[in-house]
Amino acid sequence: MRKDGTGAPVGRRVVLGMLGLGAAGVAAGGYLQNGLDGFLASVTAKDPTGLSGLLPGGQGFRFYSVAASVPHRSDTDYRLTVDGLVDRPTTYTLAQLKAMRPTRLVRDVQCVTGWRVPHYAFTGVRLADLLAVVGVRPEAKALSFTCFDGVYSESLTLDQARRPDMLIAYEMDDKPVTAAHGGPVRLYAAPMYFYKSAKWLSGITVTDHVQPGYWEHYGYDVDAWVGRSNGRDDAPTS
Ligand SMILES: Nc1nc2c(c(=O)[nH]1)N[C@H]1C(S)=C(S)[C@@H](COP(=O)(O)O)O[C@H]1N2
Ligand SMILES: [Mo]
Repeated sequence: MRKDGTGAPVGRRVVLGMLGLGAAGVAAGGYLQNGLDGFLASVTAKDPTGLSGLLPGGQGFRFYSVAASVPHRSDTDYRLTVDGLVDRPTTYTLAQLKAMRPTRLVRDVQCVTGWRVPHYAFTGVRLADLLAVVGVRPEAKALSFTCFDGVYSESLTLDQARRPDMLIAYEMDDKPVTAAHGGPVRLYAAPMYFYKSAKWLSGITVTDHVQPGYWEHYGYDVDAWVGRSNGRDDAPTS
């Protein structure tokens, strides 16, 4: 169900939201200053919308960021805070996440705007494993994700988060997640459109209700199942 209650299919409002990405593309100079990814800056300079900017060596991935610039987090200064309705609120280092049982998934990446990267590997910690360690309280119903870009957010229901194909990912294609892809750590919500896979993940708060994420305020479905959401309800359900 859509938050604004219009029931309108994804269309004009989302497209208008996407055009807002122009600001992010134009501001890619911030990346250059940060020394983060000069190639990325040059791509987005030729394409101010950023919408057709292919990531370097990205096998078809496109770069998305709703933030004008993103602070860099090294492997050693990275932290992931897990709090809210849990028994043991915990802040994890990357080393601690990597010490937990890893899960590797190979799936097709699907952006809601149409591009797709087939058969791509993500490795990380299952959200379910992390939730088991911190202990979820009985009244918990959902998770809110925050990002160190200071802007983006996402959500999952607790049932969705406990699926075995929901990861806190620190590797893509068996290599560390690059800064442009949301490293050191991003969410990987395999069965959902890629906007669910929040980059630059910094916080997970367990809540008693779903708080819709960034794009969901612009009309994307909160439940983002590939092929079954965002106006594609007539698509096959498997
Ligand atoms: N923090 C953050 N995460 C984000 C986004 C964003 O703008 N900011 N965009 C989302 C969208 S719409 C997509 S398609 C993917 C793109 O990931 P990529 O840049 O690694 O291709 O990231 C998702 N996660
Ligand atoms: Mo996307």
